[in-house]
Amino acid sequence: MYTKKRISRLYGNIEEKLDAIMIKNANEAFKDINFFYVTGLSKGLFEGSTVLVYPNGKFDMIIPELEAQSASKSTGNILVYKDKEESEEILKKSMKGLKKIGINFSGLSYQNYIKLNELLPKIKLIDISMALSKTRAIKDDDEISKIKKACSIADKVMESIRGSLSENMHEYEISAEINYLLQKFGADRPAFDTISSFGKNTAEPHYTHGNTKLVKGDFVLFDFGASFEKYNSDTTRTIVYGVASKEQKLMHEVVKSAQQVGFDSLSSGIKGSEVHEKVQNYIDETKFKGRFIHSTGHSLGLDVHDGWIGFSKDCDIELQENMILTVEPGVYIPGYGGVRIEDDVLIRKDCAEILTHSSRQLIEV
Ligand SMILES: [Mn+2]
Repeated sequence: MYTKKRISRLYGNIEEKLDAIMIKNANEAFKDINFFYVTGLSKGLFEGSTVLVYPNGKFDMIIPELEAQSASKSTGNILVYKDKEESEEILKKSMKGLKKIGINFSGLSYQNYIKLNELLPKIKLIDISMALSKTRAIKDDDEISKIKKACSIADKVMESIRGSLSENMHEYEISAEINYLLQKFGADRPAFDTISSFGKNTAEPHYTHGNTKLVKGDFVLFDFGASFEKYNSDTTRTIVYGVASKEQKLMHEVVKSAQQVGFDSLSSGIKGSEVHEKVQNYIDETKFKGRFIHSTGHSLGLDVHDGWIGFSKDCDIELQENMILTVEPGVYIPGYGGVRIEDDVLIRKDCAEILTHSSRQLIEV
């Protein structure tokens, strides 16, 4: 049911008249997540698999035998191949008589691109990567409920992880604990490489974790997400181990208020860049001017950075209902530390629904 609507919205976002859309996976590292978007599948690996999606909403999956059981959970037609030769034969046969097909140029490996041109020399390949991104930016009910579940799992972990901190423990021990709890509370896996940083490492936005030991007075930054049936959450909290200094309290207060400025500006119709500008301006009017060094947020979904829509200087796309994005201002002082607070929001007509709920106060543990 969802896939049919997704496919019809996707075709609606493509100007050219296409005979079919082809999403083609290579090996694990070069799989196209859109394969799962159009088929609605959430299990299975689907290396070397192809889905052909037709304008009437039907689709054929050309898959190796070992994926047949997983594929049967989808509403699509299944064509099983035993070897590479047979997969090419099936592809050629399915494409017979077609003139123009849509391809995700952002997700197709160059090797597959060359192979396609060899196999189907007469078919014109049209890039539909922007249309895919545009379609996926608006979430349907199934996607919203999966992201909400991913958010609630991350909330539970965020609320309990503070209790695991102890003096002299390493950053990697905390990230291991976070990853364990994510799966324990129902995630399929962590959404991305979990960030747990201490002290001055918190000034490095994408630091992940290392062997630094926790000492009293450190900022502690947690940035992680749950992946649930392929949909992701992404949330960040910064706390202090021990008693917070005046400067730490001020940094935290500025970031928390900046995030509130972001929340308050959200409604359908506002441009992504306008939200970022408001948050940036707020921080730049404080003593931390120039210390907010990234964009305010990004679209969230099957990918953690889900398409090109976000709260950034160069995004002039207007927000629409049922988009899901992050709001994550931060202030970073190299050699000292950083604060970031990140939540996930669902855009409604006149406001946004905040999907992550763990405490945003400066907690001292
Ligand atoms: Mn994020």
